[in-house]
Amino acid sequence: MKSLPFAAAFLALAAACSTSVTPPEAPASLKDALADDFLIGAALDTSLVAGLRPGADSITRLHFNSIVAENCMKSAEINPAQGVYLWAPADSFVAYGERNGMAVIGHTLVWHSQLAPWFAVDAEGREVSADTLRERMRSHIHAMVGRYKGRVKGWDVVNEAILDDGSYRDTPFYRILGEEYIPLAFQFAHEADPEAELYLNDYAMANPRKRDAYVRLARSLKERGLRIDGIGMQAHNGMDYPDYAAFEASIDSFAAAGVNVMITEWDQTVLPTVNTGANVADKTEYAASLNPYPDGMPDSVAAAWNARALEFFNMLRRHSDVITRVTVWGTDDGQSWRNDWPVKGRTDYPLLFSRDFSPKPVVDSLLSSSSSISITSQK
Ligand code: 9MR
Repeated sequence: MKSLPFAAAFLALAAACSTSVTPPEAPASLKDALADDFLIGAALDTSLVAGLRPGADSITRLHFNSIVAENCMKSAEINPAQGVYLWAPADSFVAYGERNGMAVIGHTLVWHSQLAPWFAVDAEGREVSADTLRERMRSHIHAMVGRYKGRVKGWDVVNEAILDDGSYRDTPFYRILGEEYIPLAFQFAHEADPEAELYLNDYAMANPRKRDAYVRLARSLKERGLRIDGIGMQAHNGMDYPDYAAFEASIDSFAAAGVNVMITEWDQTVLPTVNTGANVADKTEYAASLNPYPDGMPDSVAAAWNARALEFFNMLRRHSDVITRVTVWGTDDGQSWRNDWPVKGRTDYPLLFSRDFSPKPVVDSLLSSSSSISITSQK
């Protein structure tokens, strides 16, 4: 019953009832509409938390019951020099979540991108020894997780460690410590807050070889007795990727490996596809043909965007027994990283709320098809 679209269930019930049935009221917020399914979250930028984007702040407080730091907890931002921590933005972010009763997610402890420049090199710029990097990782993870102990629900411990072919990404962590850097990161995070949930997180997770590699990795962490709660599937989607059946197969495989699944960074570009991943380093030169909707989406394009987004969310709802959280990568179209990646200066429409903060039709559909609506019949 949970997976039956609400409209169908309602019509079936209405037909079966001899008494008249009053349509129930749709919930006013996504967090209520999806309450029986999963947490619904958004990535927040520091300007919103600082009170500089009231429109985005209102959306966030009305609709979302979970938040993740889009940038302010990345090592280059928060720990730019050895022993130097710029805590203020992350402190404000965590306090915002607490003030609003939201599940706060930390992003991210170990990532090759946005890595603090000092982290893996010595004063001459040469890569440090395994012992030194292990100690730097321990110290960084303990500082981060320890500071927010009991306040951050879960951490993206290792981000984007595996390539599309299933092999390990060549990063300073991998070069210096080998595969062992991943179990070490999980061990350190667990030491610092034994209650915190711990996740692997990556993009392009519908890819079968990447899927298999993450299944092996999750199983091996568990076999070693390490805590791992979930695998995060980023889901930076487009109009022609990923293949939803393949994405679903990954949800099933991760669940079968004994971990929860989280959709951690959903967005859906409407622009011509030039890159189906989310590797921040990939860049493509601007061309007007790659930016077809600078003044707004034509109605037919918007309709297709909403239909594909709704199809995705409905698919996720069918898997709500294993999906514990769905997080949208940003609050509103104007603020999305997609406007500048992989082509700088495009106008994209990838999120649930428009530039003027109005909800898109997919939001209304999710509200009116909520599985938490209780149907009441009236005599
Ligand atoms: O949205 C983030 C953007 O503002 C940053 O410039 C970029 C580099 O730090 O990271 C973006 O977020 C990435 C996330 O941290 C990891 N997965 C891919 C996301 C989009 O690039």
